[in-house]
Amino acid sequence: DFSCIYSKDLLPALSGEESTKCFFQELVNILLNYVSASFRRNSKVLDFHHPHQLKEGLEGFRLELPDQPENLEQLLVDCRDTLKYGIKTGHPRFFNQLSSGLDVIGLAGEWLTSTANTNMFTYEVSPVFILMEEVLLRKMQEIVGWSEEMGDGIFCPGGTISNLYSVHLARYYFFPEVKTKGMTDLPRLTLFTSAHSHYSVKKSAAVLGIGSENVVVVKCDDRGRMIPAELEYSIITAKDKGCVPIYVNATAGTTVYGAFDPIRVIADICERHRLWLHVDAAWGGGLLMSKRHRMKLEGIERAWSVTWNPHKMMGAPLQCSAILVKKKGLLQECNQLCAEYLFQTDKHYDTSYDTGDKTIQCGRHVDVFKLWLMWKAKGLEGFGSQVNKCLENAEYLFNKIKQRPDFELVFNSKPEHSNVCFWYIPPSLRNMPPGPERNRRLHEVAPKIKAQMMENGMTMIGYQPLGDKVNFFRCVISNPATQTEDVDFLLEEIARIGQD
Ligand code: ABU
Repeated sequence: DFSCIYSKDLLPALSGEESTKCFFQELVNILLNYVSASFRRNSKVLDFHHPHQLKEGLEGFRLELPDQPENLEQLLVDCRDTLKYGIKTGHPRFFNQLSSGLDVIGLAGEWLTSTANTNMFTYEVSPVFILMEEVLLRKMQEIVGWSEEMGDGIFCPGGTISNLYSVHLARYYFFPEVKTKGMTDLPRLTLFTSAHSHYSVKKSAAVLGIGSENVVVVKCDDRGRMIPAELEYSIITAKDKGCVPIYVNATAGTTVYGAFDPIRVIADICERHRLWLHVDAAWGGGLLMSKRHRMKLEGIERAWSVTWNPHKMMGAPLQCSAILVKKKGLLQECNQLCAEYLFQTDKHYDTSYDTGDKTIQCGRHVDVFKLWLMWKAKGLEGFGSQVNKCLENAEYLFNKIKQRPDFELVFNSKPEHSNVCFWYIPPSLRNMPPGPERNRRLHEVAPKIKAQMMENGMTMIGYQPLGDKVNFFRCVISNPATQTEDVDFLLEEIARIGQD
């Protein structure tokens, strides 16, 4: 009974040890129940409520903050309710996001990380984690194909920030004066990225004062891969207009189609024009762990920087994203400001391990331990099998859709990653000729099905329009708990809801 116990009775209160232990045991029970339910197919993926319903308060779950302390009984109820009204992203039938799954070792790593509650800026407060980061970064660089003499990097809060680092570094590499003088003396810089790439390249240009209009969007083929000839034409055109191209982003695993840009050919173009080549492998990087699939990223070793998010295809708990940089020392040069209260040079240990000045942050969360622990638990081979299984399930889905008259694939070639894009065609549209009226009606189908799917709560998948394609479903599989029966369930649920 926790109704008479308050946070003041827990550690560090004198004789607070027993209450703290009981409180944690109760909390662990709540978390274990949630973890078990996340893997049970007959449990819901979500118990959806509209924002106003959650704000009004459901069955005693109140978001408003009190003036007086509440007892631990109430806090435990709040913990239970918080999980109850959230989304079980580890559920085998959650297909909504690139990051999914619930890795038990990764979760243990995250718990330990929170318990250690330290900061990644200096060796003096994070000795073990700083060295683990070095080990992980080196391993990832080796997998990318960089030799011992090359390679630097840092773990960042997500792929967008990792991509931001790449633009920031490219600009500094070509115009180091930007660090002190700003943009005033710089020419009009131009960046290049494909039409299917992530919006973070434009966002980086906006944030860094380059301007989103100075990002040239390069055309893609039908499969969503950048067309190299279009890239070279865009570079030459930009130069003719007096702009200064500095940077090309090639995507390894686009967000919607899961397409891989031809990195090797793009690298040749970058070499010819002396441009920084970044590979955004936030989503596709995981495939480097698989002997079967790593050739899809052929040429990645020629990149000057790489974004790779282990919280996506490798299933590490959020967040876990790395920016890898080929040129040693550049991150430090570009970002260091030598704050004397933190990065004293007369410390009694090797201060090159005070890596915090390489970053644009000051305080930095420990994102490495969970990945390090998962790597110990699975090894390269375990990650490779996990990736292979997800892609096998995606191929299973692709083949199922090909056989069904009530579904239509957005592109007919086998998926390169685990993204499978498709429309559900309701009976009333099946015999309708292609054209604007069919498109108008088809555009409304996916949002309607998704709304009903979320009310039912048994599975979840995303949709979007893209270019000239009206709203279609994107199924992504990154959860090793997903089996072919879950893929079958998804299709049946869509077809059941989608009947006219
Ligand atoms: N770059 C974030 C990916 C979002 C998604 O899950 O589609």
